Amino acid sequence: MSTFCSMDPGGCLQLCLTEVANNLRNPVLMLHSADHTHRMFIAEQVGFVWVYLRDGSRLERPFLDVSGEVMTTPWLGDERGFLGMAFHPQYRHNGRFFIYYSIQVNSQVEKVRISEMKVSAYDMNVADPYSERVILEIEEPAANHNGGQLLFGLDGYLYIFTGDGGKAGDPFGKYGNAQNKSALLGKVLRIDVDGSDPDGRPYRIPPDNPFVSDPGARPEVFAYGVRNMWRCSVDRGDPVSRHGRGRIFCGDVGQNRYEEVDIIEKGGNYGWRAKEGFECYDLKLCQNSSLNDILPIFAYSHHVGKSVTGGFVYRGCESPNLNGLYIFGDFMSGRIMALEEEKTTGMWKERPVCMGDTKTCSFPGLINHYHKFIISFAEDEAGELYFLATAYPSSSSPFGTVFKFMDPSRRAPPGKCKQKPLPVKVKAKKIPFVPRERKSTGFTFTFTCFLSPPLVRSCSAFNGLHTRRNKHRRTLAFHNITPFKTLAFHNVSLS
Ligand SMILES: [Ca+2]
Ligand SMILES: [Ca+2]
Repeated sequence: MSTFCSMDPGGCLQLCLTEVANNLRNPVLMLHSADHTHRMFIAEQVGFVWVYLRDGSRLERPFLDVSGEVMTTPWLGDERGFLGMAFHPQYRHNGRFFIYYSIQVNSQVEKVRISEMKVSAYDMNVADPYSERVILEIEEPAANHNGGQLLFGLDGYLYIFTGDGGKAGDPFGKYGNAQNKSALLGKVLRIDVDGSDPDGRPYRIPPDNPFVSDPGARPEVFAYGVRNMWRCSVDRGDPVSRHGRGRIFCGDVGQNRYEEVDIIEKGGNYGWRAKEGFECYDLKLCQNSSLNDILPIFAYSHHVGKSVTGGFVYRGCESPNLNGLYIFGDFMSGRIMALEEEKTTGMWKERPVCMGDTKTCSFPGLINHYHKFIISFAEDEAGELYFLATAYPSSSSPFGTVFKFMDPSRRAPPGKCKQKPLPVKVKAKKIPFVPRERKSTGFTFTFTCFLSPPLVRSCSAFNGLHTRRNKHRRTLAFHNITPFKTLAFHNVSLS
C-alpha cells in the first residue's frame, strides 16, 4: 500500500484518463500489430477495422471491411457481430491475422466463424479482401454467448474462447455445453495455425493439448467449463523479474449472481454450469465429487456489476506504480476494478481504484470521466493500457470512445518511455483526431432511457445533446437489458 501515494481518504488509487479515439460504433477491440510501427487497430462490432497512427489520426480507408459478412443488428446488447481479432506472432514477416465473427447461413442457422486473412501486398494499412481462409465454424444454438476472444499464447498457438452457446443456464444437451468436452462451445480451444493437418483440417492439433487421447473429447479443447469469456489477455510479465509472463487472464461473464476473473490453465475445468463464481449453480453437478474445478482468482456479486469485461495486467512504462495490477471492468455498472497479486501466496486481492478528482487530473489533456458501457480493454505496443467504452451500446451508434489510463501519482522519468517506431507508409487520407470529451469538471456522461415497461421505447445518450422531461424517465435502468449476458431484444431508437 505504501508505494501508492495518490490515495483519497477512502483509500482508492486515483487514475486519470486521456481520450485517444472517438466516434466509434461499439468498438469491441483495439490491437497493436507488434511490428514496431505502434499503429493501433480498432474494430467495430459491425465489421470494420480502422488503423490509427501514432499521431492519433485515423486512416480514412478501413484496414478491413467484413460488414457484408458479419451478422449483427443495432439492438442494444446484441452479442453477435465482429468479435475478435489476433495478429500472428510473426505478422511483421508473414502478414497473417485471424478474425472471429458471427454469420447467418441461409437466413437461418447462426454460426461463429474463425478465419485467417492477410495484409495486402501493396498497402500495409489494408487487408487483402480476397485472402480469407476459413479455419473453423461453430454452430450457435442461440443469439447470445458467442465468445469472441482470439489470442496467441507465448507458445505460438492460437487460443479461441467460445461461449456456451447461449440462452440462460447452459441448457443444451444433458448437462450443458460447457461441461461437455465433445462440444466446442463453452471452451478455450487451442490450435496450431502454422501448417495444415494430415486429416485435412486447416489447422493442427498441438500434440500436448490435454484431451488428445480422450475419445470423448474434441482434441482442440484446452480448457472447459466456460460460460462466456469476454476479453482475455496475455501477461507480458514483470519487466525485470519476468514474473507472471505468459499467464492468460479472462473475465467470465456470470449468470444471475457472480462475475469472475480466471487464469487459464491447460486442461482446467472452470466450473460452469456447476458453479457460478465460487458458488454452486447446478447443485447436482456442483456436488459431484469428480468436478475438480479451478476457482476464479476473483469474483464479485451482481451488486457491483452484472457483466465482467476482462482487462490486462499493466506492464507499461509510463505509470510504474501500476505494474502488476490486473485492471478490468464491468460492462453494465461501468465500474473499473484492479486486482493485486500477493506474491508469496499467489492470492489476488482487490485494490480499490477510482477516477481522480478534478485537481488530481488537472494536467492539460487529462480527464476523469468516461462512458459507462465498458466493452473492452487494450494495450499498445509499449504496454500502456486503454479501455473502450460507449455511451450507448448499439452497433449503429457512434458513441464509442477509447480512453487511456494514466496514474498521476508517479510518472516514469522523462525520456525513459521513448519509443522509436518504424515508419508507416500511408496511402490513404488521414483524419486528424478531435477530442470530444470535456475537460474534467466533475460532469459525468449520462445515459438516460425513457422506459415504457417492459420495452425501452427510446433512449437518449446526451452529453449536452438534449434532455427531455418525462415522468417515466429513469437513469440507468437496465434490469432487462443485459448485454453480453442474457440477451433481450428491444426496439430502441435514438430519440
Ligand atoms: Ca450463441
Ligand atoms: Ca467459473
